[in-house]
Amino acid sequence: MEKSISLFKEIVDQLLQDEKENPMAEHIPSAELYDRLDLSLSNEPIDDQRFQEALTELVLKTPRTATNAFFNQLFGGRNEKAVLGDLLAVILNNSMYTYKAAGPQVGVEKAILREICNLIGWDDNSDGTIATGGSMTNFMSMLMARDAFDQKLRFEGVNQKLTVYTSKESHYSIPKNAAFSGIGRDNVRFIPTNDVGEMDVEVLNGTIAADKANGFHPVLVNVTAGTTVLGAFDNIELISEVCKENNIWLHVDGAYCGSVLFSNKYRHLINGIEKCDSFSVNAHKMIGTPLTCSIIVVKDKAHLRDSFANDASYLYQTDHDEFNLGKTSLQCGRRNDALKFWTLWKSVGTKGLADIVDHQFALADTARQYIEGNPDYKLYSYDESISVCFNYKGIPAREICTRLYEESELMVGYGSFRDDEFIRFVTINAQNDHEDILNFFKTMEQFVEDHDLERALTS
Ligand code: ABU
Repeated sequence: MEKSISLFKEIVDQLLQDEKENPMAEHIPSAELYDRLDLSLSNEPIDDQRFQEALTELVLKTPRTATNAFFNQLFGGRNEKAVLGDLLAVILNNSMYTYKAAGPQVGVEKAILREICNLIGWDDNSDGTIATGGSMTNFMSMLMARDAFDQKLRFEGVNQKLTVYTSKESHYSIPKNAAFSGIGRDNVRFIPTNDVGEMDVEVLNGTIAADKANGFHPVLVNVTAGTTVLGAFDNIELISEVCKENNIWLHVDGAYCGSVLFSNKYRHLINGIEKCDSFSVNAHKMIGTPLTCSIIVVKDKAHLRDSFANDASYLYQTDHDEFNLGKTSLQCGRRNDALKFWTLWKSVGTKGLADIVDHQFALADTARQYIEGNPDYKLYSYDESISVCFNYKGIPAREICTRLYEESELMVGYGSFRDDEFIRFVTINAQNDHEDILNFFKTMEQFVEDHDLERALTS
């Protein structure tokens, strides 16, 4: 083990040094991947030196998500305390289904879930779990909503016409999950949004009424706290009233921006959160832990047990179900995704988590101010969002993003809202400072000029 750990240290040192000089890894076109890197597997072992060379090269050529050149997705950066926790989780290699197999690590996960429930304002009847990603926590909410509507469905299968409601700007997991849960993709109602990307509550109300009149049974409204493109927040207060009137499960998908829960300054974006039935949040997004740390909490823990508990005498052999987390989780074997969040939270406190969130909004303000002060840009997104959406000099967003990537300059993606397509610049890496944000624009502008992209790509 010592040899592998010292090799790990050697490779990591090399990566960290190289990242300083080259925030972007060299782009390898997918068509050339197997020619450029030694990825093949064979019957015979290779010697230590060739192994080290192949592994080092693989690491150095992998896209760099922790540097100030990565703004592509809804995660980024490298928080050292969280990395420490995750490395230890790998070394410990527990599975979180039982206290017998995970011991105090179960307590770590429970402490996180408890504190999140406390911050929401829920009592001891609330609880939660961790799944493999935001799609899966959304899936869990849909299953609980289905079962809460009629507990027989989990035994008999779905034999009634159920419907779920989500905004047109919500995450793509919702229709997938409708298929998985037996509700059916055709029974997802995509509610239009207002001009800033928030679900139109009047249309929601009308759609539910029409469905009920047509013999459908509405079971779930999925509210988004931070839509994937614009970072918009649906109005939880208003939607919770609709759900209460119609007795529908209210889930808040806060995978992207639900971490505003930790911030006194931005918590107002999820006002009414205590009224939802379930809430999900990804600590690997705004909080910056390594992938993945996807949390779901429910106001009434009985729903977790109803939908996910199953006896297995070969597994549950000691301790109370409260400490055998497999009784409330989607899967059986489950890696320890809690420790990395716990090491970070323990070290910086809830105040430190708030600082992380607030800093990301401050970085977004810097980006928006820069854009608003420069006539070559057009801004498409709004205040209080860490997704800063813009176009530059009328150059098609997808062209500029792809060229920046292929020439190993910057990683940033594009998105669309209604008829507009634009660059989506995500200020989620809390290790960045304001200079890094301005540097992004400088680098992009220089790239456009050097490659004469304005002339080449605008008609
Ligand atoms: N839930 C992941 C979304 C990915 C993205 O929009 O970048």
